[in-house]
Amino acid sequence: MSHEPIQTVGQQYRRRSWAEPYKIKMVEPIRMMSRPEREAAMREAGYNTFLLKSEEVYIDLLTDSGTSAMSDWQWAGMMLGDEAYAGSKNFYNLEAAVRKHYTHRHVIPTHQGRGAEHLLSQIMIKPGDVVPGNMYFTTTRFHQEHAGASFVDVIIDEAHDPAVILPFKGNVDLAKLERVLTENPGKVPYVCLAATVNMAGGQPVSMANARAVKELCSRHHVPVMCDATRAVENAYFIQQREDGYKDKPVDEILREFCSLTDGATMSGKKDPLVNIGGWLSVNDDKIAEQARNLVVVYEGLHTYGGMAGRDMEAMARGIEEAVQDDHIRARIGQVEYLGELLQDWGIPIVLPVGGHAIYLDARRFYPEMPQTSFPAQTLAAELYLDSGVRAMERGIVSAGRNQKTGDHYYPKLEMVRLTLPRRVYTQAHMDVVAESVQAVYQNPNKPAGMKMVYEPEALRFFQARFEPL
Ligand code: PLI
Repeated sequence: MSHEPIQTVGQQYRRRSWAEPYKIKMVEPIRMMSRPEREAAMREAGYNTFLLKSEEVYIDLLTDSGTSAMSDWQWAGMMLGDEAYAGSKNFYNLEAAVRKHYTHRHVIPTHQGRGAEHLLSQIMIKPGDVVPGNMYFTTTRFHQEHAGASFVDVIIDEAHDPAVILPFKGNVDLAKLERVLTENPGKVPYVCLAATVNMAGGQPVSMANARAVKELCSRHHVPVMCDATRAVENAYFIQQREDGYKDKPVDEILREFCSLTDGATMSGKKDPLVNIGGWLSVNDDKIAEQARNLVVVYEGLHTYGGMAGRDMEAMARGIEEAVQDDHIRARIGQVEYLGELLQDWGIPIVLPVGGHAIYLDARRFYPEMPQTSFPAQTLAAELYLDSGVRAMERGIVSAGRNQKTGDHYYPKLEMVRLTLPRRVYTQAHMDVVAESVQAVYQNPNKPAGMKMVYEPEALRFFQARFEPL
């Protein structure tokens, strides 16, 4: 993987590399199709990488969600699934793991993160409310708006500039947040604090910023709800970048961070190393009671929330593995390895490199292309055509439309995300990906862009269809 700078020892060059803290016990074959086959597949998929069949993909960097490889200890846990309808022992193991590492007292399991967002939004939001957050996430904002709230972005301005290098580019702008709290008394049900910030490029929030957000919100009697989906990755960045944390283990940093929040929505499909699952965790007894009432309607009983017992066991064990320092260092180390290759070759990416993905700056791949011709959608298609690597659009298509005016949201960031599944691909896969990105970047025949020929009403990026201009 990555290595320390080369040292000269006498006449010899020596380097000391480090490698993933695991070895591979089972493999899943993949194959690359020919260019004409990929062209046919892309046409069939409406130039939307979400609509490709997985078998048509060579290296799948669509998402890190639900795509992790589980360990032998997790698979062993699957065999210990207690599939009782009520009170499965695996739920209590999950509850104990969440309480231990994420600190909140009440744990309501859900089938995945958006299930928890749905419950939280329905319980806490009244029509006309305002929910501030450090940049939006697609499903999170959808559920907030669906419950009648408006989302207000309170992330620091620098987060919208792909070239600005800051250690904590996911931080909340406290002045922006204070303005929203002061101007909307009684109308802010909670502040949504995402750690890390996916749509900003996987950028972290500092402990100092989380503490300041908590203090500000406490003065206004507003709770802080964390999107803890990648909070372990956030804790690793705090360890690496924030004064006073370099000797603290990641699990301790995670606990300190979560203790500055009043609850969390969680997609277990990311940090916790499982293929399905999530939870809502809160400290407040009343909110917990309402969540237990609602979860039975939408997800399942409050001791399984849409998961099988075996899934809950795998997630309880996945949490324990996710907070290990050597795991998280290798996980983010792989992202950094890919990022360093691309930077060395002058490819425009979002800096600094975030926790779960490399974000290509599509505007700088295609500087002439207007945003309404979907540069990032086009770039994701080009990458697939070049090498069978599947990436994801994170630009104007993902941003969707303003539900009131019907116009597109025009995000400053127009990006393609190369998202790394946890414990799945090797350094050689990363080399293949980097070389394909370089080939697309240097291709002198620039595409003209796309037009959208089918647009679904909600979360359009999943199922929209396009044609090349
Ligand atoms: O996909 P879910 O429903 O388990 O989780 C929704 C969700 C919530 N918050 C954040 C920060 C996410 O990244 C997230 C899901 N992310 C996906 C699917 C992704 O590809 O990034």
